[in-house]
Amino acid sequence: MGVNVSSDIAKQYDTQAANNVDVVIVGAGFAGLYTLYNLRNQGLKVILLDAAGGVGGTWYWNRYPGVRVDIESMEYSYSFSEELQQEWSWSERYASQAELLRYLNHVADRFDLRKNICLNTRVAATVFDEKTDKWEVETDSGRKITASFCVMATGFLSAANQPKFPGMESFEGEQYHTARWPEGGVDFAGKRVGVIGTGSSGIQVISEIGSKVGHLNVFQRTASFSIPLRNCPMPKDYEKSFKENYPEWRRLQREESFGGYVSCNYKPVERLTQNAMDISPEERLAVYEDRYKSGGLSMYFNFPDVFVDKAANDTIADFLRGKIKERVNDPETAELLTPRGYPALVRRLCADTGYYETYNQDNVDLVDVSGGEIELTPKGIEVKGKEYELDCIIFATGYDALTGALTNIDIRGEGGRQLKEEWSDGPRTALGMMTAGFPNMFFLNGPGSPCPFYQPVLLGEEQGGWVGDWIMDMRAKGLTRMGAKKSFQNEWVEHSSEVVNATLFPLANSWYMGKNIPGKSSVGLVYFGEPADYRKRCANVLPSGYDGFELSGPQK
Ligand code: N01
Repeated sequence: MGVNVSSDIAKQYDTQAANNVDVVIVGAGFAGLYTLYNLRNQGLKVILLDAAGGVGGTWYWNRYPGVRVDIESMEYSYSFSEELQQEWSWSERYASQAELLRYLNHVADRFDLRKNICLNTRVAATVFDEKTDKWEVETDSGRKITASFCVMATGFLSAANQPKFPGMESFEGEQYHTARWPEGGVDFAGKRVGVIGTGSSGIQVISEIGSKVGHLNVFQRTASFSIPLRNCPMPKDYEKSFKENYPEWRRLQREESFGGYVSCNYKPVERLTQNAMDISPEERLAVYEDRYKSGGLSMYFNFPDVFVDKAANDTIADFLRGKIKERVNDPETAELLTPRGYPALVRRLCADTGYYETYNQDNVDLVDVSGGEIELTPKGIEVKGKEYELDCIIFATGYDALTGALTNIDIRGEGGRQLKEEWSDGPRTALGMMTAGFPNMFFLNGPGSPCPFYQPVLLGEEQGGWVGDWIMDMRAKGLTRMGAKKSFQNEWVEHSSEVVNATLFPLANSWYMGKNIPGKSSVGLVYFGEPADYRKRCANVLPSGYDGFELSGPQK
């Protein structure tokens, strides 16, 4: 794909004034920016709205100390422009948030996207007008925009989960959430800090600030599995070989990978077809050690049975537990940090930089809050009858994943039905991209898609591409409404449930399963099937004559 944005198209309207457009895109993260680029290049009048003060999506808001991506930079990047792939140089194997934000700003400038972006603009509501087949989009400042289509690129990990702990208002110190970190940063030097949460965000922030604070108390409800990230300056020969072979790396990511990433020990990994239980313990161990040596999410390049057979999974869980013991000096703390009671890899694996070693420092204590209730007091946190005095509390409590950013908007479809209501028993979508009763609204990296298991940058590009193809085809045919058929949606949700129920994923309380939010349903949240199959189904929508969807023209 080229980069020649027609300046005529780009200049055809003033984004601030245009209140009648072909497409409103919500969200200026990876998926939204690419979709803007793609749709505008096709000659459509597009506005992208984002509540943030800059582009970047989740990488704009997540500025907490230690934050970086745990998919390799060479892979966690756009594939749509060969020029961009060749020009951009990542300085580290795993990019920091600052570098990712620089990259996304570079993309916005390089492809002249800003003139179609309205920042500091939160979408409050969208209502579908059944007479005109258009969406009326309303922002929090009262601006109203009419659009033929809405593309919701709102992010699957963007709506922060802030549990309401008793006494929150009474705490006299500072409170921060990892997903909404203050722009200027926070100085923790010499302070007594408490961190609630030990998922990917908590593990990163704890590892980074452990040596900088006066004292750190970590409040852990569930121990996570974590392996070393092994970040380092980008090896130049690796970058060179990647850039020389980008088409093949991308093909592997799309067609043959487990989760949209393929690099292991700086080489494309071959997918294992043998089961862990069909080989000797020594052979198994050699594979686990190899993945551990590579670091990051390489552990997911594993035997197929570890995701479906508890006995196979136990072999990897035991391996990972053993590694934790090697890294923590105090046996009691090591035991508390050792995950028990759920399989490995079925909550997202964490990747750390010195996380376990942080607990070897004298100024860091682990507090087990499992089975207890966290309460905030004016002076700190009380749990199981003991008070911990603190100057600052960091909530690393995660996200209302996949649905939160969508249900936070008052979205009303056919018959005035509200999306939040429709999804009260779990999101129901067709291919994770549309939901019946809400025509002309597309989700990118949405619920019912494989986004947590398929690199979201690539999935966002592909979905943004399919949306563009569908819109342009409809235009050519004089059609104005595209909706998902309920029957097809039901089939998709049923198929998704069958797939996940055949795995070990339901055995853990994870955001994949919606179990991190009290009362949230796991139905339809994530498609756990093969991403390659998913891609084929989506790519076939147009050639099949929109099988599973219904289309119509303007009303007479
Ligand atoms: O959120 P989480 P996250 N009382 O949901 C605890 C991506 N990501 O922001 O496990 C006490 O994983 C909760 O405890 P428990 C990545 O995909 C990527 O860390 O529910 N504790 C858990 O420990 C990741 O998976 C990167 O018992 C409470 C923690 O808070 C996803 O984002 C970096 C609680 C939440 O962990 C989410 O990660 C960061 C309560 N009431 C994030 N409520 C990288 O690329 C919640 N917790 C490296």
